[in-house]
Amino acid sequence: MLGAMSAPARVCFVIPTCNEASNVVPLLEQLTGLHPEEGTVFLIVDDESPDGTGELVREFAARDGRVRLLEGPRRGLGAACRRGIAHALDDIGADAIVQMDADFSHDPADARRLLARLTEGADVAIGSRYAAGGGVDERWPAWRRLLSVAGNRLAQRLAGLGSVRDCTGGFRAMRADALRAANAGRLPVRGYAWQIALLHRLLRTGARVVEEPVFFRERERGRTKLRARDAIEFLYCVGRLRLARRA
Ligand SMILES: Nc1nc2c(ncn2[C@@H]2O[C@H](COP(=O)(O)OP(=O)(O)OP(=O)(O)O)[C@@H](O)[C@H]2O)c(=O)[nH]1
Ligand SMILES: [Mg+2]
Repeated sequence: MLGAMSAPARVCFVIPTCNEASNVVPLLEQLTGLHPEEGTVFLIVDDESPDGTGELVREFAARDGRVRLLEGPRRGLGAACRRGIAHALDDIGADAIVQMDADFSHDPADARRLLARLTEGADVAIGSRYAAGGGVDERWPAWRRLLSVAGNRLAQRLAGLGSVRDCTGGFRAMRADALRAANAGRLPVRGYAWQIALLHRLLRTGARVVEEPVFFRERERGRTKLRARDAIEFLYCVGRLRLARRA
């Protein structure tokens, strides 16, 4: 049983976006409405999306000072999360970070439950599709399900993440102290392998990780950014973590 801790005073949402013009405004509307606290920041990390995502965020930020935009060249999902988390820790002074996708696969209404787990004493609360009570949209194509299940198995068996049922999802609340201890700003991954590399480092540095069941919806608007190179980097990362276990 984890001991209760104080609720994080300053929460920063870190949301990577790449061509999410159809999602980003409704997402910000929901999140800002659900989290009216003055100190909460909504940081969109956009990689110069050609569809104008950045411009929409700039317009939103002009109306709501809690919304921020961090822009840069497209280097991958992991690179964007790393940049966003470093900014949230160093420049915004966040006590807790919620990383989530922009496409409504992660329900904005679930973030409170993840943050509540931090208040109960966890360092990391994973929005888990594979914990009892969680689930995945039946509209998610079979090949994506297979990839997700296989990726999780590999990460659990080979990379030593066996204590966690959902290692590959990108919906997590994390205490700033745990991210600093894990040196999250220096993880050498660029793509979707970020999720397992960060989790591995957090576990290695003693973070108390819990899973909170969530339901993962198929995106309604926009397109996936998952690329073959992400799968290759993922396998490479699993291999590297496997070798590190033996050393
Ligand atoms: N900044 C940035 N964001 C990215 C990049 N790749 C993906 N994203 C964002 O990361 C989140 C997850 O990407 P998705 O394409 O939805 O990946 P997915 O959820 O595995 O795929 P779908 O099931 O098709 O939605 C979304 O908010 C994307 O816009 C990238 O290279 N840079
Ligand atoms: Mg998605």
